[in-house]
Amino acid sequence: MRKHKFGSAAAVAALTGVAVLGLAPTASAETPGTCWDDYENAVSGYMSAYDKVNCDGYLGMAKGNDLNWGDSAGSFRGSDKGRASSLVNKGNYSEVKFFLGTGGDSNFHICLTRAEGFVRDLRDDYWLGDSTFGSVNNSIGSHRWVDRTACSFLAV
Ligand SMILES: [Ca+2]
Ligand SMILES: [Ca+2]
Repeated sequence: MRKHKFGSAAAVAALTGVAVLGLAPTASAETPGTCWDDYENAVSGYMSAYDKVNCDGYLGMAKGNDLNWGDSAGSFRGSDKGRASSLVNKGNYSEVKFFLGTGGDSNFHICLTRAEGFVRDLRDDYWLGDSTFGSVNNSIGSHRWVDRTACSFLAV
C-alpha cells in the first residue's frame, strides 16, 4: 500500500498557490495528504478510481468512457465493478458521470466535476443525492465523460 506524506511544507505551499488561482478542488481540503497527492500526480486528461477511501487501492484510469466496469475490455475490468470507494477527475474539458451498474445509461448517477477534483470517500455519497437509493460506495458499474448540464447530482 502506498504511504501518503502528511503536512509537508511543499505540499502546503503548493495547495496555497493553487487555491489562490482558484483551481483547487474544493473537496476535503481539511484533510491534506489523502487524495491530494493522487490528484496532483494524476495524468492530465484522465479520471481514476480507487478501491479504498482516500484514493488508496488504485483500480484504474480512463481517458474515455467505460460503459462496463465488469467486462474484459477498456480501462476498468472484472472485479473493478462495484468496488470504487474514491475517485479523481483530472480531465481537461469534462465532468465524469458515474452510474449504478453497467451500461452508462441508468438514471441513478452522480457526477464528479473537474472543479471538485476528487472525492475521497464515497460512503456518504448517494445515488441521486438521496440516501433512499443507497450509497455510491462499492456500486459504480460504468462511467461517461459529460457536460456539466448532464449532471443533476454531484459528488460531495
Ligand atoms: Ca471499495
Ligand atoms: Ca470495461
